Amino acid sequence: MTDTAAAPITQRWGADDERGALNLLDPATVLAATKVCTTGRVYNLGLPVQRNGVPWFDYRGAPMRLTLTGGGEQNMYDEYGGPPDLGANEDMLVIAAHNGTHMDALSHVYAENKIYNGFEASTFSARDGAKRCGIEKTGGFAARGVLLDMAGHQGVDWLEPGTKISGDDLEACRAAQGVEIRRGDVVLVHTGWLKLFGSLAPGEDPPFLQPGLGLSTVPFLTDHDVCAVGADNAAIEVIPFDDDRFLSVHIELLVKRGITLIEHLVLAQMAADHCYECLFVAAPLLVTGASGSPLNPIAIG
Ligand code: UVW
Repeated sequence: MTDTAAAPITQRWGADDERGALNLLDPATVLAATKVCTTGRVYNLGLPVQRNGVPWFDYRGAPMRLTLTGGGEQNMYDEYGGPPDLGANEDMLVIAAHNGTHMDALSHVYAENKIYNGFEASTFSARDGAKRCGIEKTGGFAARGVLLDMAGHQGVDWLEPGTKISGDDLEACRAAQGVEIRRGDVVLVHTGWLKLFGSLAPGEDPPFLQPGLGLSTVPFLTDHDVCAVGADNAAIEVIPFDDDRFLSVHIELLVKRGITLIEHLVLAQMAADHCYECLFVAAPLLVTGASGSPLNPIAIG
């Protein structure tokens, strides 16, 4: 079992690095990723941003779309000299960075008071956010994506809440799907969690436990030298947390190795289409100092 120390195993990309495993995506790797598409089908992997019917945590709050101007504001544009029947509808969006479909910055989690690459947790402050490893440093990326349909592999709509996926499970799924995982890939894990969520009666609380990755997936993912990991659940990792340690998989992947995590991905359609290989493009909002960003990643099959 890996230890709990938060210091990086090595400062693989140098003491000043703030991009982590996305450094694997050199132009040759990205160019190779653009050549894997076979169907041209485009998958929007983001959840709709709305108050109902999507998972969000109480302390983060529901997303808000507030209307700034609309057709009801008749005189709004008088000063621009346009006719009264011409205007613009505009919104303001208030969205927690870690609800819905989102990408974690490398400053998101700290352990033993360090974030990725050994930077102090105190470099993240209420006033300025992340001085180190904000989401603007991670930036957008394009990579080859590999979907591992764990629910499909086990012949179920969803893995039961609390199911711990092991490295051997990922390997068995990979082999059954006949897909290889290459250096610099993003691995996407379909547990069926969002389908379970969608099966709840209105107002019914989702289970606290979730299916997800256990600690034994860490050697599997690092041996394959992946650049990022995504899943359809809330935290990538299994809840209850493996080894009985809060965020134990986040610590191993995000904090120690700089492997960014993408949560609440909508993967069901790719799974239904047996689309196991794609060009994956993620473009977080470049919010300076943010711990993460809402995201609508695109996969092209
Ligand atoms: C936590 O798990 C704390 O957040 P996220 O799901 O955004 O990684």
